[in-house]
Amino acid sequence: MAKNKQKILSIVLAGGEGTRLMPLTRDRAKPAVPFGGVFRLIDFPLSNLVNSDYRHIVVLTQYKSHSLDRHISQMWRFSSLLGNYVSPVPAQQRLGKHWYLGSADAIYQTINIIEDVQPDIVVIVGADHVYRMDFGQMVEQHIESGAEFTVAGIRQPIEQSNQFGVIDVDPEHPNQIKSFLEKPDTCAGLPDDPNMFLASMGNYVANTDALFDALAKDAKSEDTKHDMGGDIAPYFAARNEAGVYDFNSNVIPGSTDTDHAYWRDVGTLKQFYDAHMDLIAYVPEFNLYNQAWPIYTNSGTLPPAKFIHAGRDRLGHATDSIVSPGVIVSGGEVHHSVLSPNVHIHSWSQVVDSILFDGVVVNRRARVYKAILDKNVVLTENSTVGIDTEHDLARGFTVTPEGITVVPKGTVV
Ligand code: ADQ
Repeated sequence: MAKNKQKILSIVLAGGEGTRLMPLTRDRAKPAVPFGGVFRLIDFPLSNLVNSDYRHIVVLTQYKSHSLDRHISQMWRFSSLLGNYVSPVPAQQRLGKHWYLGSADAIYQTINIIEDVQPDIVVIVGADHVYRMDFGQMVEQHIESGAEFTVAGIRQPIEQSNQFGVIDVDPEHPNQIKSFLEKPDTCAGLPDDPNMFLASMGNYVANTDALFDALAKDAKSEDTKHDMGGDIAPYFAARNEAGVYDFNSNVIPGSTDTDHAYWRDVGTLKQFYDAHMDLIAYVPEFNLYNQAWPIYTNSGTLPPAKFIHAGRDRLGHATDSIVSPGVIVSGGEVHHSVLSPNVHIHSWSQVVDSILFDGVVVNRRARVYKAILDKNVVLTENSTVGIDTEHDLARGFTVTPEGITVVPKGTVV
């Protein structure tokens, strides 16, 4: 398909607090949470935009944005020679004394930036989902359809309606949204599959003028949460000006039948854990190795991972796992796990079904099972995590209803 010539500005909404990911979001914004060993969540939407050839990008930050800002400026500041940029924009309190009230208010308060750029079209994306997407294909459909506002949609199980914006389409015009309801307790199923509904992915394409009008009206309204999903999408739907883009039709070079249209909201610890397990599945549900649509990150200057056979019963190894640069597995055993950079695994220790963030140390004879260990956690000799979840709770660790133990940053166990 020929690339359109419209001027595009991309806005990444990166201000979410991520309370359901606590304690991983205790010291960092949700989009800065590490994912898949070497990435941070924000690397996925930013890689998608850059791979889509959209390189005028502003990232709206708010909560605990220090590590996010640092990551963006170290990793995502590319050459401005061709006028390309990724700019973090902290909450500005420009229009009133409050912090951003909701995602729509965040955009409204930075409207001066949009005015400076004067784009024809604004692409608005969330910062905390794991997926590959060519936004160019969505923008093409948006332009061809004549909609003022287009929402990307994906099918989800009906019992999850309270976690997503629910898109109801007009059966006569399947690309047109009849109504949009943010996180209703229940909803109707799709005509061809009553167990599924069409969920908003939190990604939008809007004509700039129409978006300005909607945001300005929303800012003046009393009856609003100033939220893109709760207020702006329903506003366009009610005016019959909203279209839906079917994510399932998005074509990514190098994708396979297995990982086509993979998209995960990793808003809860269980979803975050499961999405990691998808990476290490025998045939990965999400293929990090597809270099035709790379996910960029800051891999720095770390040396390669090293595995040490330290003695007859100390064969350092990792199976069914992802192992990052700077890792040393010396005489310990790792299975079905994700190891981030600089993790050290010592003799006779065991790590199974777990996710270890940067700099975690597992000392001799320590054991880790079904756990997420945040940055710089140290397991002392003979200690355990995830083996006795009652004990984990008693020690103040988080244990999810599914039995995943999460140990906060820097804890010595
Ligand atoms: P949620 O993710 O629950 O649902 P929200 O908390 O508003 O909605 O977060 C959306 C995005 O905006 C996230 O990337 C978040 O980080 C960011 N954000 C939130 N408040 C912000 C602020 N004040 N400033 C800057 N950024 C902010 C949304 C949609 C649903 C859709 C799901 C898909 O509202 O309709 O189904 O995403 O996961």
